[in-house]
Amino acid sequence: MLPTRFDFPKNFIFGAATSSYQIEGHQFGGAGSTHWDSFASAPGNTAFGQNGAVACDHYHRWPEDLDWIAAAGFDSYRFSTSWARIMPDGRTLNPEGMDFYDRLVDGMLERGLKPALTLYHWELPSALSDKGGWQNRDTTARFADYTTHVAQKLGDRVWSWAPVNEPWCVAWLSHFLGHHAPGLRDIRAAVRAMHHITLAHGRAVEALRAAGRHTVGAVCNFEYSLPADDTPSAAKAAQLYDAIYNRFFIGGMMKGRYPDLLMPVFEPHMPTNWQDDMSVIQSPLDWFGLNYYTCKRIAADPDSVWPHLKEVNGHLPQTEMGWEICPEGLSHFLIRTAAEYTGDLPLYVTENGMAGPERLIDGICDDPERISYYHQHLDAVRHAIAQDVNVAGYYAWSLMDNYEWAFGYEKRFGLLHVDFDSLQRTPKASYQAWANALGAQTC
Ligand code: IFM
Repeated sequence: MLPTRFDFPKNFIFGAATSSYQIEGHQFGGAGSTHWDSFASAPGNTAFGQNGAVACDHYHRWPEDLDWIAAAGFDSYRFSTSWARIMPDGRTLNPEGMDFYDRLVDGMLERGLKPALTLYHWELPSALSDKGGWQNRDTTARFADYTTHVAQKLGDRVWSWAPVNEPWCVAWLSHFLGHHAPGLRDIRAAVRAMHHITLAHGRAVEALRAAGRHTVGAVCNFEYSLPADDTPSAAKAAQLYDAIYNRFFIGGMMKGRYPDLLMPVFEPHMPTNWQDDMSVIQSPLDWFGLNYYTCKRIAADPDSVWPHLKEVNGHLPQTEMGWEICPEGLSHFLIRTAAEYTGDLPLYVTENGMAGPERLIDGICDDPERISYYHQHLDAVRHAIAQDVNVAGYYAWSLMDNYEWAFGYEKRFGLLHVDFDSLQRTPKASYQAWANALGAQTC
């Protein structure tokens, strides 16, 4: 059993979330090549070389998928538009691509779902990647232009707007750790990408305002950074991890300032006159979104490359991603975000969920671990609300099993099981638990 709607404030929004490249099937509808297609084409970058060419075939099956969301009783659907579908070369409109989202948004409204749109969930058009991608300042101008087109076409019907999903993943995970496209391991590339993706956020906010849009927010991801032991070096290491992961982007967006702790290393790599961008980056927002999954235990590792950190295994139960289940981190970030960055601005948990070990057996997919995960994290949200934090909604990640990036199709986060041969969707026990919690009449 999950806590029910009635355990949350009136008008609290419950939603399910996905992203374009992870579910749509990128080979359909005239979409352009993206840096994820090229990244996945190099053996070893993704599990079994898998990519998002077909994914869940949501491009053709979206009516069924929206039916599932509505039937569970969710209020809102958080989805993303694919830049490379709407503008295959990052610049030129593909009407077929825009029409897809036009139909999709209408489909949400027909089912009583509030469309929560994210403009960038990682599939950068290859033509822009060829010119340096997020290392190139011009990409931020192209992104603002794309934003304007989407706002003009869909703006009359979209309920909320987020420019970028998880800037840490776009920049650090992809340009310093090399785990995501474009797969670089370079401090200068990473620092420039960090600043440019934050600037892209600000420029998109400006473009949305110019197009008359309200309910504009941001979505950052957070990992609860815990010292691996009680030594001063572990405390310092955890603080550094926290600054890179959890404070850089929100600091820029909400305070117009990056963490002082990072600047001695970052400053030489920042683009010229970066300080002049901070007022755009700090454009006022209507809400702030937090994606939260896990904690990390951090220790100093002087022999490794800067930031000289390593992750140490913890003692809590882990998900199939090897991520510890640590709901107190979600309360921590909701409380800290309100206290230090956002004040009374509405906060949304824009992603939360787990990859589980469940299997489909005789048409039944039982996932008690996921129900327990959601339960614990919903309680963590309630704890923050009890501390007077203005939490306005929660989105489960994810509606359905999908392309988990470098992990391919092996890691399953869905409320719906997807058979990646037949593409059939089957509700898991967690889907039914959500339907019960939200008061929907399903099976
Ligand atoms: O699947 C991803 C999603 O694309 C971004 N947030 C984290 C999820 C789980 O790893």
